[in-house]
Amino acid sequence: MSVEEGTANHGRLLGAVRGPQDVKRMTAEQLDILGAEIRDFLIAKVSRTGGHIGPNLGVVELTLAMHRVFDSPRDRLLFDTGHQAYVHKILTGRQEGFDKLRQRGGLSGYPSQAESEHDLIENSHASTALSYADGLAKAYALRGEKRSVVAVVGDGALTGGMCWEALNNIATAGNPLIIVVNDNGRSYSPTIGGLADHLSSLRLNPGYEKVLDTVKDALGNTPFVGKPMYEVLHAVKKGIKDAVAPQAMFEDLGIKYVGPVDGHDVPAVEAALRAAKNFGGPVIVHAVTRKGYGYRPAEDDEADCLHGPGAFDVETGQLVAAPSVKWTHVFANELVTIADERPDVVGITAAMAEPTGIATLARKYPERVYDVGIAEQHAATSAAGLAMGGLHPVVAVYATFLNRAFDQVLLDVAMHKLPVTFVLDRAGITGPDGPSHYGIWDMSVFGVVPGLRIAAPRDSATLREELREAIAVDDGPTILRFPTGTVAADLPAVRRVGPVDVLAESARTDVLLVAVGSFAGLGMEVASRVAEQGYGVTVVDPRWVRPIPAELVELAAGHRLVVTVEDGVRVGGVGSALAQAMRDADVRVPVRDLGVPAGWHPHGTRAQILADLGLTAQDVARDVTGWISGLDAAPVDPATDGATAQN
Ligand SMILES: Cc1ncc(C[n+]2csc(CCOP(=O)(O)OP(=O)(O)O)c2C)c(N)n1
Repeated sequence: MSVEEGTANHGRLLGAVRGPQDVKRMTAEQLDILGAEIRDFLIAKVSRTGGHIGPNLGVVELTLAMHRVFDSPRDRLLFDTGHQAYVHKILTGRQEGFDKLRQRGGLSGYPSQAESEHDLIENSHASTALSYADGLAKAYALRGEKRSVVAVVGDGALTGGMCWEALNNIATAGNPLIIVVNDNGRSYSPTIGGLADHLSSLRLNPGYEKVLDTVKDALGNTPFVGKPMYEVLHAVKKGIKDAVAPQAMFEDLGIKYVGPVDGHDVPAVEAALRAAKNFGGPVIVHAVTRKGYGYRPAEDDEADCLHGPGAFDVETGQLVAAPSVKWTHVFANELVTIADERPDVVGITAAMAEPTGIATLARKYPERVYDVGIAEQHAATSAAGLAMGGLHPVVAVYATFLNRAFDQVLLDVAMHKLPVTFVLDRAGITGPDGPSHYGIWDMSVFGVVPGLRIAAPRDSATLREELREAIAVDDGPTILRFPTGTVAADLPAVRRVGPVDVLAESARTDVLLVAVGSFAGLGMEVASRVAEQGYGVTVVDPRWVRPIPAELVELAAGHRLVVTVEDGVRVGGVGSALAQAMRDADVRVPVRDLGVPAGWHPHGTRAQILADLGLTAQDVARDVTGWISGLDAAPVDPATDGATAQN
């Protein structure tokens, strides 16, 4: 079907788009229709799979304009963070893939080179696109290639320090490069900080008055939205008292500024992009958009404009999954209880107050919570300052994002022996967000930090307990790490040896199975399967995995084989650290360490990925049985539980 035929049938215009060239040929009227079809498509598909619906509804027109003005893939379109690239995927031949968005074997939720030549940056960590753009523009200049480089960056991502390091360099280099600031005033929640205020103040300039009018008109013609959006923008505008000279910030840096433009007006964005393209140096195009635009439940969602929900009901925007008690909730509630008792406890979030649970503390003690923006490095060192000032900061971030702040944790916090607790949510294999969102590096990376203690709770009781223990530490940093999803049922210990919980034991001490954190349940199942083969397994949860507890080494010495299983990379993981501690103590029991192999693991559900990696009870039991039987043990009759067969 051609684009022309598609005009006759509004529902079919999108179906005719096979690549950016089809969008280039469209009339303004067709583009309007296409925009509406894309929204319907996104809502229909993402409501079934879950995903970043709010951000993508906000960039429909922006992305259309980009693909009309530039020639991807020759011109490079870069999406900071990459969660807002669905429309780009739709326009670059990947509509069919949306049925399996973020599912195993299906489309990634982020740009992916394996999917398309139109994708470049796969990293889903924020605030990197301007640096990639700087490098690309330099490379094309040196190689004499005439290609445009366009980076889309949100006002949220602009709170990340890397953006400012990049801007500094981009301005100095002076290469042609276009930075589209997608300013919707929000990260998850409203973007905080001086920059956000400044962007708001830009809205005070006369040009912005025109944008407001245009947005008002456009909204009047759009079925789902209307007055409320105009009022919100207008309220923002009126709320800012201390206007600074519009554009000054960027132009002082030496970067041309175009805007603000109504980011939902394709011709307006196109005109700005064409001007920027022809300028021949670095240009910022400031586009004002609305997160969740055109879909009432997203626009009205005060928490995060449906930033990245699971599957949801199209009519209401409500999640389909039944609510359950998550690890995050247990942490959030216990933190408030501790904060009630300890006025020195304060919280820090890097633009993720709700997803990390810090918002619960903020609701009770707003003056004791700091949202620092998407600035994990700053969060760590600011926490160091808070600790130096006599407080105990709790920095709540997703495990994958603390990687950024390694040097800050190492030197700014640990070297100064400061009591800062880092709470790492979404640790381990997380699932649909794929490789860059897996929280599998923390135990290895931060395991090398002297004086840093790491706890991995197995259930809600140990989460609460270990959080208290962590916050009680006053001579150095602590990390508490737990996975995503519904918290595991409480698994009481048989006894405790030092910090180590013994979860199961038998008369026969063949195998010490060290089950780290959330793998405790798996450890119990493995033990009963291996017991069926006649071997005795002691299952322990070390609770504190760094430094390796001396008691764990002593327990290891009393067994014939040690097997560790952890939800993190094997390289430098708990298993390898335990083996080292055992060597140091001259304990010569063999150790087998199970965990996540080095590599980039694709997206899927957590269960699917763990199964792919052989981290199921069945697989681990088979491994353990094979290893222990290989040690030449004579299996015994399970009926006697090996009581007389000790050797
Ligand atoms: C380093 C890092 N920290 C946190 C996040 C989690 N995160 C994903 S999107 C987002 C908000 C981004 O806001 P913005 O750039 O304005 O884009 P929008 O979603 O509003 O379009 C955050 C905090 C991340 N991706 N990377």
